[in-house]
Formats: sequence, structure tokens, C-alpha cells
Amino acid sequence: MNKTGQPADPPPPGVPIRKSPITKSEVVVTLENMGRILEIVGANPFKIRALFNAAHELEAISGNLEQMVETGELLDVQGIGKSIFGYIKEMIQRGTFEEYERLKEDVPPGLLQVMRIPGMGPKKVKAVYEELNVKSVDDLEKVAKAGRIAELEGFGEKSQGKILKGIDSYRRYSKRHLLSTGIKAAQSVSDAVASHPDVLRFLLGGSIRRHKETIKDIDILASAKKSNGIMELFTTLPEVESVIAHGDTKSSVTLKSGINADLRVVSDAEFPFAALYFTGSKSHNTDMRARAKKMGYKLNEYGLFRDEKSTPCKDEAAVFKKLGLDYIPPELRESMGEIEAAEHHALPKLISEEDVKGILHVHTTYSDGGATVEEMAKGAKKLGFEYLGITDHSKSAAYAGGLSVEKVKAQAEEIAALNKSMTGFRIFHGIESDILADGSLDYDDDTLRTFDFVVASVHSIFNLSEAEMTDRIIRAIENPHTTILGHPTGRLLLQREGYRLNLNAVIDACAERGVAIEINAHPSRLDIDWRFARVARYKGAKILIGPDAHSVKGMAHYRYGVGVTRKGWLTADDVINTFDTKQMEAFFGSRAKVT
Ligand code: DGT
Ligand code: CA
Ligand code: ZN
Repeated sequence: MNKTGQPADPPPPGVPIRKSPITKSEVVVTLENMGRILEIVGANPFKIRALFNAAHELEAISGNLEQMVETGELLDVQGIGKSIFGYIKEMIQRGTFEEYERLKEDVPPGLLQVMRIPGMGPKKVKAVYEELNVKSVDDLEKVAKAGRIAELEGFGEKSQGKILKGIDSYRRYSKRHLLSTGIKAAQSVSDAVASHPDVLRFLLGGSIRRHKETIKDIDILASAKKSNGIMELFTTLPEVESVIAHGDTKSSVTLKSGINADLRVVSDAEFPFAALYFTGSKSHNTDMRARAKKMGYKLNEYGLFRDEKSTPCKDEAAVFKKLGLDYIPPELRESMGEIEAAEHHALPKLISEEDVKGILHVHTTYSDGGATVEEMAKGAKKLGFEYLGITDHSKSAAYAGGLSVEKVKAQAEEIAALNKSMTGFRIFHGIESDILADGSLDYDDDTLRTFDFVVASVHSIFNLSEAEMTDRIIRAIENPHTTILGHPTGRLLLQREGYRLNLNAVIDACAERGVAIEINAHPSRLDIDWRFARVARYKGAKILIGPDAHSVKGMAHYRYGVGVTRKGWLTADDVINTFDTKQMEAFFGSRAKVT
């Protein structure tokens, strides 16, 4: 959408609009997960093999998956039969598919992780689940340490030992961390490496550079004439817990924070190519390589070659240019249509932190926040904002000190007084209203009318069917007092999946009603996800970056929200935080008129 509420400009003719909320590699992983679940429940082996085959074939194709589904071309790919085609089609539309969702309910989610432990095939997973009630990697470790696995039929001391080792390496190599944890852990290490006198160019790459919501490890890249001094510094930093490998071109360490960090040092001529490669994503790299090949080049982490001769490029932009592409910002490198868009000069001009004029959705001491209204307002002003929207919890949120009607009035008076005394800054009085079981808001109309704006959020009764939850939330969206839908899926990264919900229908309702959708910028939420932020953009819905701060410091989290909007292809026009105070007031007013 733009400020007039129209959907985003369509790309020029010939550029397919990709709206899918899922990347190709996620489609692959979902099919594999389905195969694994079927292995645990003991389904038809042909079906299981078909799923793994299809995943494998999909991984190898470099075409536009969404388009291949649309045209039916995907059915020509070996190993993609009708039913798997149907799964993929559904995933392209809504990020997942019904049969998978239903199947997942039959097995504890932790079992999928258990299956990834070396030495734990489907039969063994089933055995420990049924005999020892193992539902997660932690459970497995407990029973193995207690010696109970060795006693099971088909296992022994030896396989028990192997499992314990497997758990160790699983934890080391596949544990994921919040992006915020990764950025914090990377900060001092990168600063130290970057300031080594031998370093010519420096980059923090991988999933952190792409602003993925969770990250596995830290990928650092530097260029230099000689690497030994840099490697020595890196492997002996005070943040380092242990050294996994120490080499001339690559070293790996485990940091005290428990996160692994890799450092690669390349020549300055190789740097742009290595930067592209180690930024990823893997599937973006595959697509780039396929494009280079079509143009008669060979692209890898060392260079761009034609007939064995390398083509010098001074930076990443030069490599893209050689391949006939505009510069693709790292956040977009997920194989979601960015290469076609870059080819047609149709990449959006992404929003940046400087575009954000103010933030909404913060808590104060009135409910469960740690700072007063005044402290929060002054903190927001210090961050360079011109307004702040206060949203404490509503009365049903007893767990979080939700506000009685009297407290709402007291807060309104305090805010009015502060607005008189503070110059060049505006505090908006909002509320984060619980969405009650029936979809209604948490106060009567007379009270709701007194707020400048209302963020409506679900905080309880998560366990509804998809249809029930969708209806409940849409009812809240249809309430004329609702301005913004807060953290739409309720997910907590690495802890809990969102509730079941038809997000497409919810986004449609928001677009139709002019209700903004929050990107909750708290690093453990980042909800809605960037994949659906993109969908929201194409459906013409407005987006709010909400820090959901409970302290002055927490307001700085809005930056994670900016990263999510960028990753979702959003421009300044798509995000209401780019409104100045007057425009924001007008936006609140336009919502109120919908009554
Ligand atoms: P992560 O660490 O799981 O959060 O995600 P990434 O993207 O940081 O992945 P990582 O650390 O395994 O590798 C860093 C980058 O290196 C990755 O984004 C792309 C590149 N890369 C690594 N392995 C491969 C590969 O086998 N093929 C290709 N094309 N690229 C790779
Ligand atoms: Ca990584
Ligand atoms: Zn909330």
C-alpha cells in the first residue's frame, strides 16, 4: 500500500509478482519434515520416499517456484506427482498445508529434532518415544545419561554413547539463536577483528546480514594481504570459549555465549565474491550461479570467470552489474523473486531507520512496564522521534496489571499535562486491548472512544481451531475502535509457534478496514513475520513497527522491526511510522470515521 491506501505498485510488465509467504528452501524443509513425521508414525514407505524425493528434486531446480506452480510446469519435474504438487501449491498460498498441520498434531514437535541426532533413525525415535516417553532432545539426553537407552531392545552401551555424542554435536551445530542474541555476540568480536591493522575490508555476513529472525552462527569475512595475525587475534579473543579450527583462510570458534563464529580471510580481489557467497542465502547463491551460467560465466566464492579468466569487480554492486542486475540489498537475498526484480529495475526502495518518525506500542508503570510515561516520552524524544504512542494493558489482563477505567482516566490526564509541558513532542494515548474470547474489545464504547488509538491483541485462549481463531480476530478487526492488530500470530521465536490462524484472511480484513498490522519488533516476537509483511504489502494493508517496549531501552528494538520491514520488501510508504505527527493524527481520525 502507499499513503493513499492503494496496493503497492505492480512491477513492470514481464516481472511476475511473487506473493508467496514461503521460500523454496522452506518448502523443501516442510516436505522433509512431513516425511520424517510419517516415518515416526509408520506410514506407507512409498509415500515417505516420494516426499524425500520431491524435496531433493526441488532443491536442484532454480526456476521461479511460484510461477512453476501457476503454470503447472512443476508437474513436469520428475518426482513431483499430483498430491505433492497440491501440497506445494497450498504452501505457496499460505505458508503451510492442511495435511501437514494435522499430522504435526500427532507427534510432539521436539521429536523432529530428535530425528536429526546422528544415530537416531525413525525406528529408534519411535522406540524411545514409546518406551521411555522421550519427546525432545533434552528428554533423550536425560534417559541416555541415566543409562536407560542401553537397556532397550535394539540399543546397547555403544549406541547409547553414540547418541550422547550425537546430541553434543547437534547442539553445537544446529542450535539456533535469536537475531538479537547473534548481533550482540557478534558486536565485540567483529569490532576487534575489523580494527586489526592488516584488515582491508570487513563484513558480518550470513543470516545476520540478511536479518533472518533466528541465526545459527556468526559468519565474519575480511580481506587482507596476510591472514596469520588476524587469525591469531580472532582465536585468542577474550570472548572465545574454545577453538574448533585454526587455519590460514578459515578459523572457527565457540564463543562464551555458546554461539559459533567463523572467520574467513580472503584476498582483496576475492572479497566481493566471497561477500556475496558468505552472505547467502544458499538458494539465492544457487540462483545467482545459474544466472551467471546462462550468461556464459562461472560464479563462485573466488570470482566470476569466463573461459577460466576472472572478471575483476570492485564490490558486490559491480558483480550484480556484470550479471545485468541492480544491487540487491542483503535482506532480500532469499530467493523470493529478487533476481527477476533486480533484472527489471523493479526492486522496491526499502525503508530505512531514518524514515521512522515515531513509534507506537509501549508499556509504562501503569501496567507492566518499568518506566513512567514521562521517562518513556523523554527516551523516545532522545531517540529522535517526534511522537510516542503509549499502550498499557487493558483491564482483563490481570497478569500484566491491566488498567481499570479509573486508571485509564488518570493516565489520560497525565498525558494531557505532559503534552502541554513538552515542546516539539507528542504523546498519543492508546491502549493494548486484549481481544476477548468472542472477539470483542476489553472496555465499553465510551471508554474506547477516549483513546487516540487502540492496539488489539490476543493474550489468552490460544488453543482454538484455525476457523475459530480467525473469526475471533476478524471480529476484533471489524470493531470500529481498533486501529492496529498487535502481534498477529502470538509466536515466540524458538519457544512457541503462533496460534492456528488463516493469516491471509486476517490480512485481507485489515486491508479492507484500514486497520494497520503490527510488526512487533520485540526480538523474540518479530510478529508478523517478514514473509507475511510482504503479503500484507501486496494486499494493500498498512504496517506498524511496534517496539512493545517495557523500558526506555526496549524502545531501541524498533530497529529490529525496521529490519523485518526491509526483509519484507517494504518501502517508507508502506509503514505508518513514517507518518509525521499530523499524518498520524489523521490516520487515527480516518479509522474513527469508519464507524
Ligand atoms: P544460518 O547460519 O543457518 O543462520 O544461515 P546462513 O545463511 O548464515 O548459513 P551458513 O552459516 O551455513 O552459511 C553462510 C553462507 O555461506 C550461506 O548463507 C551461503 C553460503 N553457503 C554455505 N554453504 C553453502 C553451500 O553449500 N552452497 C551455497 N551455494 N552456499 C553456501
Ligand atoms: Ca550463519
Ligand atoms: Zn501484547
